[in-house]
Amino acid sequence: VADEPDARSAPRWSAGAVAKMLGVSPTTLRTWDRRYGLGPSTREAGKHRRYDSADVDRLRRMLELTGQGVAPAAAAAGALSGAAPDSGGTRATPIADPAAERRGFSRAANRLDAPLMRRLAVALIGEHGVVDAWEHVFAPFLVALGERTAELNGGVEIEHVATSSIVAALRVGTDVREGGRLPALLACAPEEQHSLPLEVLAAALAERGCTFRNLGARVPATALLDAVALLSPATVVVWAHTAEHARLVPLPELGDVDTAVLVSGPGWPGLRLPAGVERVSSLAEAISAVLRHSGRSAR
Ligand code: B12
Repeated sequence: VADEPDARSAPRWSAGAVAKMLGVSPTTLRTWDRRYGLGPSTREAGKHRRYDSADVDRLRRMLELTGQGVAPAAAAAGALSGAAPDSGGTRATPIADPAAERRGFSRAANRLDAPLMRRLAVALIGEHGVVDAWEHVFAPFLVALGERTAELNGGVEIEHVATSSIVAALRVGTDVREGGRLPALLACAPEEQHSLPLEVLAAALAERGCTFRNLGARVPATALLDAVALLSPATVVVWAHTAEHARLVPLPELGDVDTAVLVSGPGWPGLRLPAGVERVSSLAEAISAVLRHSGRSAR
């Protein structure tokens, strides 16, 4: 069972899954393991090394500290000692026990209890903000769920119900006063069905008083170009989960308009991007790039 409490099924992630979850490259994870001892703390005989919740939380602290400009060696020492990093002044409180929140959410998901999932998600977002709720609870839950679905070849129904519950919660209270140039137009690549990350970005922008239009899943190339021409947004953010979908995005045509083009998602690394197109590799980077390009400060 994904993310369940008992020892048999306690959450354990592969290095690849952790890299995805945190938006860092597997090489960075290997380097931090080798240099600073920030790797998986347990080894299971005959198996690949797996990261547990505490290992992932340590890596998050490492990312938070390096993101604040702390040198890697000092950040690693802070992460290993468990010293609380300065959150940088966000108004929401940190999640006290993310593993317990993931377990609660995961149990509700396994029972397809959509009303409970939605209530849990609304509470998490309301108390801790979109970024923390996503990074500490929803994203790790989804990565574990995706691995389980692939392994067991079953569980797509849970993916659907969990996605719609999270989306419903993300959309609560996202009305932002309109005015001036539209800061962000969000769109999935043609044929791309993984629209949830853009819902997360939309809610995080709304939380910061920043307006957006979200075109959602499977946006044909011409539809995206038409929407950009109509709305003339400061930025357009295109999500692609695979290179196959990313290649269908009309990047050269988008380069001709006065809109900053940001691409995000696992589909882009490895593709050559036209000059001027910026790849963002985490939720935090996506938020700050939109705020920067639309003339707002990142905090
Ligand atoms: C929910 C889900 C679905 C839902 C999507 C619902 C929706 N409206 O979004 C449904 C059921 C529709 C679906 C369909 C499919 N899915 Co799916 N799905 C998932 C699942 C469980 C979560 C997706 C998600 O939201 N991920 C977001 C986060 C959790 O992961 P991430 O993208 O790696 O995010 C990190 C980084 O990208 C980084 N980041 C970098 N930049 C940015 C910017 C922003 C704004 C954000 C938020 C984050 C971010 O930070 C993130 C962590 O915060 C994943 C598992 C997974 N590991 O992702 C599989 C997964 C993505 N799906 C997969 C597959 C194969 C499919 C299908 C092809 C299945 C099928 N045979 O039909 C179809 C795809 C159809 C299509 N044409 O697109 C594979 C993809 C493998 C691959 N790379 O090719 C995965 C990885 C599952 C697996 N382990 O095999 N899926």
